[in-house]
Order: sequence, then structure tokens, then C-alpha cells
Amino acid sequence: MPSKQEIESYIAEHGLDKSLQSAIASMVKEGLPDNPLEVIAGKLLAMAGSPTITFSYAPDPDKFFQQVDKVKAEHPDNLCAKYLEKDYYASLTGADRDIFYKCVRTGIDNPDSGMGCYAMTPGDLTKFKPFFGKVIGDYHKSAPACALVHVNDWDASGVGEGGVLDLEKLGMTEPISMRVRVGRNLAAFNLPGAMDKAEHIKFEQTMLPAFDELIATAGYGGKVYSVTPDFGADGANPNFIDDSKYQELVKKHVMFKDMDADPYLKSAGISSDWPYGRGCWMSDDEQKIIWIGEEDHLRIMVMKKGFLINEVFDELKTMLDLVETLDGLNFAKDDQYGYITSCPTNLGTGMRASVHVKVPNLTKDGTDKGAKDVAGPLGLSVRGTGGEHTPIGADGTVDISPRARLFIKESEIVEALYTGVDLLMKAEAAAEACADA
Ligand code: ADP
Ligand code: CIR
Repeated sequence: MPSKQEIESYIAEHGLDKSLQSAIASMVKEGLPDNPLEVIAGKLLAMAGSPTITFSYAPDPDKFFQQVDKVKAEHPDNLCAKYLEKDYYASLTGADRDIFYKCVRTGIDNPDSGMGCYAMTPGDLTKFKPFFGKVIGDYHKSAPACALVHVNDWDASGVGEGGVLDLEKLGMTEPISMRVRVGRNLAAFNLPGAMDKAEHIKFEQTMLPAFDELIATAGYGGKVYSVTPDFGADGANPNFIDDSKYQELVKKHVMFKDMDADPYLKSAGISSDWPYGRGCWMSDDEQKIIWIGEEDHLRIMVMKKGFLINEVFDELKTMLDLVETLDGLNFAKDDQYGYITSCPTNLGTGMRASVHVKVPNLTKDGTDKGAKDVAGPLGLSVRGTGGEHTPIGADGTVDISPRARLFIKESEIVEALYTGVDLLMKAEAAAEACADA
């Protein structure tokens, strides 16, 4: 351990302000621990060159489980709280407990969470399987002991009529907005919750040559839009856009919204260092988009207005095949759960296939409740027109998508969207007939 004198001379040389600032900045990022003074002292000691002293960030089991038990009792639908076990938590030590705490903290900070946890590194699902296995099995199959193995399968030749999913055939008269996205993460990086500012910047820089290749590819082109203020020691960000351009892209559903405003992401550290390492690439035709630095390293999507859902699906598959060949992009996969995503809800396919559909009669009260009552039993999620946790459109437009992502084929997801739209439109027509009667 360094002597008091060594610490004092370190502070004299580097400035107390700078040392404390760094310790406090990390607390602002991570949230206030139970033992702030110890953590600050630990950081000062570490800065003074002591590699041996580390203070655990995670709270001790008795203290933590006072909170966990309260959430367990009051929010039985919170899967994180449901499967958190004191003995297991206590069995973890050192860095493992710290990482595990980071994974589960959001579900306890936000008792109304449905899932309540995120992986911090690609290996967490395996390392903390006694917890994640149950949460994943329960969410995806209502079976905490579920041992199914995910299989990816994009062959949609057998869905609809010869692979065609035509919304006009369901009586849709106006083209609607369709979007299919997949979440992907690079095996070589921490997942977003554990990335620091330097890693966010490094990740963005890693993506730039890959984007250059896309831009040079016929049928893609386009450009990169980034909200990263600068590349730190590497200087200016050539793709930086100002706030008004960012807002314009959010309005067009091209860029994602301010992650820092999402309490679930915030307490998981996923929005940390916002807006560093955040941006997107969009093709010339404005239909192909890749987000960087949101809840997953990459969200790869195709979005356009029309009637043919299979077209969006096929175009995404073609783009994904190309992206997978790009240098340096090795996607993280799990032997049991397929593609690894931060949130266990997205595992497997990482796919959300959605349409914006107008259901004014099911949303007469101005909320999504009526639409959810109908959509829920059909296995469909209802979101607002700005995405998750946003309100529905003033004209009764909602975002609907199949809830399933894991232990299901990609082709089954788009098929489920098509049949789901059909059933929802029928329920909307019935609600209209009821209102007219
Ligand atoms: P994700 O779909 O990646 O899980 P969100 O639900 O937050 O995340 O949606 C992200 C953005 O995509 C939001 O701007 C949302 O309105 C937009 N979006 C989703 N589906 C569609 C769609 N079918 N048409 C237009 N925009 C969509
Ligand atoms: C929850 O547990 O309710 C939030 N963390 C949101 C989970 C689902 N959505 C998501 O990951 N995009």
C-alpha cells in the first residue's frame, strides 16, 4: 500500500481536483454505491499506484437483499427480482459480484421492470447461468428450467403465399411503415453496459472502415451520422452532426432517442457517456440503417413504407450477409441462446419485426390499453409511434411486433407479424362495428 506521503505527493503532482473528479465522475456514471468514501479512497489509492487495494462496488448480501426482497414481494412480475437468490449472490466474490450486480441493478432500481437485467459482457450468460438461465427460460418459455437450444433460420420460402406476405391481401389500402431490425454485438468488446467512454469511441472507430465498405457497395452508399462530440485523444469526429440534425433523424425514426432519459438503461450503465460512440449509418435510399452504440453495439435494420413485409425481411437478410463478411465484425453468439444481446428479451434472433398500424377504434380512449388487450394474447407487443415507452399516435397509430425472439425461427417472426396484423385489423373492424351499432 502506498504511504500517506506517496499519496500526498501524487495529489500534489496531479491535483486533488483531477483525482476526485475522476472518482466522482465514475460514481455519477455508476450511481452512488453504499460505501462512497471507501470507493473514493480506493480510487485515490489506485491512482497513487496501489494495484492491490480494490473495494467492492456491489453492496453486501444482507443490505442488497433487503431491497430485493421488497421488490420480490411487491412486483411478482419482475423476473430479475424473482430469480435473484441471496445464496447465489453471496457465493460470488470480487469482480464477479461487481459485474453481476451491474447486470441486475436496473431491476431493483426500477421495480416495475419486466425483465430487469442486462448482460454486461458476452460471457455473462454463461458465467451467471444459475441466474440468467432461469430468467431467460421464464421470459421466453414460461419455464425457468428450459434447456432448448436456439436455431437461426431465415428461410421464409414457406410462409404466406410462396413466401409473399402481402398486406394488401389483408385489406390494407394505404402503404404502411414496416421495419425489421436485429440486434448484434461484437465478441471483441464489452457489451454497452460495461463500456467506458474510451471503449465507446474505440468501438465507433472500429465500425468506420466497415461503413466505408458499405458506402462503396452498389445499392448501399449513404453516410455516417454521429453524435460523438470528439474522438478524445484522436481529435475531431469527421461524421459529427449537430443537435438539429440529430432531432430531425429521430423524428424520421432513423436515429434512436436520448438513451440517458431511459431509467432502465441508465441504471444498467447502458446510456453511460452518452452521446459518445453513438450514431448510425444510413443508405442512399434511406431504407437501410445500422445504429451504433444503443442497447446493443449494432442494430441493423430495413425500414420502408409498403405492403410486402417479406421484402423488408429479405433485404435485411441480404444486408446482414454482407455485414457479416466485413473485416473486424465477429458477432457474439452463445451455444444455447444464439445471438447475444444486452437484454435477455432480445436473445436468439435479436429480431423485432414491426409495422405502424392505425387502430383508432381500439385506441378510442387515447391509450394503448385496448390494443394491448387484443394484441397481448396474440403474442404481439404494442409500442408507441416513437418506439418503446412512447405514447401512441394522435390518429390511433401503434407499433406492433411479435414478442417472441428466442427459440423461434426468423421466418416464423415475420409470419407471426403478418397473421398478427390480420387478427388485429379484424379486431379493429369489430370495434368499429360495435361503435357504429
Ligand atoms: P427497437 O425497435 O430497436 O427495439 P424502439 O422500439 O425504441 O427500438 O424503436 C426504435 C425506433 O424505430 C423508434 O423511432 C420507432 O418509432 C421506430 N420504429 C419501429 N418500428 C417502426 C416502423 N414499423 N415504422 C417506422 N418506425 C418504426
Ligand atoms: C424492463 O425490464 O422492463 C426494461 N429493462 C425493458 C426490457 C425490454 N426492452 C428492451 O430491452 N428493449
